[in-house]
Amino acid sequence: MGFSQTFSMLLSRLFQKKTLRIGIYGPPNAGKTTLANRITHDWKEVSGNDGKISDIPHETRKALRNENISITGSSGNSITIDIVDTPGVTTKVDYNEFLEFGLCKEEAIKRAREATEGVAEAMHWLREDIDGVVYMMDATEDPFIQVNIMMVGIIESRNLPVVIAANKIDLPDAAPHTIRNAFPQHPVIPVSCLEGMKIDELYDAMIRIFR
Ligand SMILES: Nc1nc2c(ncn2[C@@H]2O[C@H](COP(=O)(O)OP(=O)(O)OP(=O)(O)O)[C@@H](O)[C@H]2O)c(=O)[nH]1
Ligand SMILES: [Mg+2]
Repeated sequence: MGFSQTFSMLLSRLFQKKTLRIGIYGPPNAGKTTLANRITHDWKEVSGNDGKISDIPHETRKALRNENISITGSSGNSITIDIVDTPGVTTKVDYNEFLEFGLCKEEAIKRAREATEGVAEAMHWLREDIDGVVYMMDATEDPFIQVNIMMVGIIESRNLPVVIAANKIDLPDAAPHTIRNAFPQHPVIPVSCLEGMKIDELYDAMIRIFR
């Protein structure tokens, strides 16, 4: 390899943008996997690794990563990210909760065990490997739950950039302003990840905050 080739390779390495690792965190059922799937569908030419979505909490019990996704915003700026869909974080996992969804006791106990491991794994990634967070809340639920306060506190203590998504604004009882009032120190973007409502505003905020 000639000098000029080596030099240009070195230059391109130097100026190559780092891929940011963005974690989607939040309580179970908030819509994290729905968002992760939407991002990969919107921005990846080859369709990504789709996560499973369901009404039963703790559907995601292992972090799922989709790599090298370039997102371009309305300003023309862009970011390249790996998106990590994480298991919903709760302070308590009770298998009885799953029985109501029609799971048998054995399945429910297995799900509870996996969910607990999933929470530990999500917390591990947050400590080790995450450059920014999309914190996902269901705007039809009370934002002042222990998990939200604790997680936002941990994210702040690690100085990680964060965008809060106030999801499910397609539902009539969604109240994204209560999330805004609860966390005035962070950008809160009302969205519907299911319907795609205001999703471009979320992409713009991610570019603004993570870039
Ligand atoms: N109405 C409405 N429902 C949504 C929206 N986003 C997600 N959902 C529904 O909420 C439920 C949970 O969605 P998931 O994407 O599996 O939620 P999750 O946060 O990944 O859940 P866990 O993996 O259990 O932590 C599913 O029934 C989704 O269809 C939304 O914007 N509006
Ligand atoms: Mg999920």
